[in-house]
Amino acid sequence: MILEEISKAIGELEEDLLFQLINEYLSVDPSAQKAQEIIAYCQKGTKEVGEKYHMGEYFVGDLIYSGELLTEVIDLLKPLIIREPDIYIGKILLGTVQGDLHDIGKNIFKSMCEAAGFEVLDIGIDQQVSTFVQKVREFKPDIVGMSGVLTIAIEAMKGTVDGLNKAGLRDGIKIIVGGNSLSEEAADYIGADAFSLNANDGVQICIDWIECPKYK
Ligand code: B12
Repeated sequence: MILEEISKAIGELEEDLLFQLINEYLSVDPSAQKAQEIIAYCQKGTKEVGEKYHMGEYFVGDLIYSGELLTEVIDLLKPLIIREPDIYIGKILLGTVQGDLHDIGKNIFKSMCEAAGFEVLDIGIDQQVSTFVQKVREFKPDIVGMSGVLTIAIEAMKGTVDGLNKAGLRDGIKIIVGGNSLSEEAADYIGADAFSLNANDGVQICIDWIECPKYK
């Protein structure tokens, strides 16, 4: 019930109500699980913002505002979902691909990977193929995560995988892509090993790849 209200509050850009509801929901049980439920429902709410924008009911300013609200929510919830690991279970290089400036989903995935015990190098938004290639060389990740929500991100992701191939770096790594514009067909076309529209599932895939004894 409260979760639905949270979703509606972010969808209607009601900042005060949103944070009042979040605090109310967390007051009983401020756990990582509750924080993740809140994120999932906020995501649902921002989808409505996107739809209203698409239908001409909302403007770009509203998109920006909803993005800011979601970022504020993540910042508030971060302490609940992140803990310092004793030892890293693997390395993930993460970035939003060229042409795409959206990073809210990437940041959620990053926080969840860190919470699971991965060392994450976040190279930021709008990253060229050459930057991915250079950073993979330097950081030597086990996994490369690419994020993007624009339709054009699919081509940029494919270009990045091709670039890693050309540089001879593809074989030693797993590649996972995420963001709302993706599908299984798109992931095949890109040449990724996996895709996910949900940060939680994405982290689980990465854990399975690493085969960490801690999770057996
Ligand atoms: C907020 C927002 C913005 C903000 C972004 C702020 C920011 N810092 O990110 C601002 C205002 C800047 C913006 C700009 C634009 N936006 Co915009 N935006 C949105 C909005 C409302 C929400 C996106 C979002 O953050 N969703 C919530 C996150 C949590 O979801 P997510 O990204 O999918 O992430 C989840 C999973 O996919 C996954 N995940 C994400 N990354 C990864 C990576 C890995 C490796 C894994 C495993 C998982 C994973 O985990 C996350 C959590 O579960 C969407 C609407 C929508 N329906 O999504 C439009 C939307 C994405 N934008 C859109 C458009 C058109 C634009 C603009 C072109 C608008 C304009 N005319 O200027 C520009 C483009 C700028 C650019 N070059 O990128 C369109 C895209 C259409 C398309 N298919 O290409 C959408 C769909 C709106 C619409 N319906 O028209 N936008």
